[in-house]
Amino acid sequence: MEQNEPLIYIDGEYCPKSEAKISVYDHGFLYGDGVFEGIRAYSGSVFKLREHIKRLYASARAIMINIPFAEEKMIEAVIDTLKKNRLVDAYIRLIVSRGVGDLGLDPRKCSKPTIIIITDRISLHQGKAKNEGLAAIISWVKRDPVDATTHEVKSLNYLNSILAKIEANSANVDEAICLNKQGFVCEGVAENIFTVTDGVIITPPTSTGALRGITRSVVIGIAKRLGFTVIKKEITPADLFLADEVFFTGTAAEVVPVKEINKRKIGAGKPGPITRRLMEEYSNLVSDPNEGVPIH
Ligand code: PXG
Repeated sequence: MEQNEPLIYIDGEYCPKSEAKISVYDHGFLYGDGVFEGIRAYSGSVFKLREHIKRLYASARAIMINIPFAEEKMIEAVIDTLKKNRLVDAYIRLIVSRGVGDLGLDPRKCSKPTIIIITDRISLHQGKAKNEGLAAIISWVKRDPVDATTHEVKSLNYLNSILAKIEANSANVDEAICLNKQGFVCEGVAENIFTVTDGVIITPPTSTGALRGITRSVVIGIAKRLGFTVIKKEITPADLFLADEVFFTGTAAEVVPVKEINKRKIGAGKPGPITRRLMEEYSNLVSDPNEGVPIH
């Protein structure tokens, strides 16, 4: 074991990163059968931790994984993992898989879920994106339908997003935007999406297949408090092209402007005033201890 190796929580035990392994029979690995959360801690406070844990339990319930302890104990486990790793600013990945079974997909063979908490330093290189905005494409890979691998449930099935991301990489742009099967705008690969048109802020409803993003709801709250009208309604690709401003929201991305979509300049082709205002208010909020759970 290397000195100062990160410690990973696996089923109540702490393992150094180099020894943190799970079974190849784990159905999270074999079938993407599980749920997860991505969470951030800022200056010693875990932003919206309770909301993330609530969503984790809700996702697990939707796919009939029974987490064998209460939400409060999961919150303690996250805090404990951060303390053990002496982290105050961190990215936290929480995974609950169906657990170890046999090679068949029948979940009845999995006697208990596997629970993993990874905490790490955040390495973000998004200064340029925040200052200038991202270039995006609309992906030909449609969002998963709402009846199975829907992103309304934060499951381990991300192939849909990964294929869209590969397409963005091939097009040499920063990000992909996913449409649903009806052709309406859904979300980014791991971000929700918003437009600003004539001062009105619009985001697609989760019935398009988008995740109920925690950053999305924080940003809606900020915008309303600032007096903006926020509407959840269907957005078409043309609405995106013609918007004054477009931005993404997500735990890792925070609030990030989009400057270009399929080579069409959005608004003035640089971060718009409402996006910049929301970015500023969001960054004021994240380290507020009242908005999260303190580590110490
Ligand atoms: N949509 C999808 C499909 C997501 O996976 C979001 C929206 C934003 O949600 P929150 O609650 O974070 O505001 C996500 C976020 C990462 C990462 O490290 C993030 C996500 C998934 C995988 C990686 O950036 N989920």
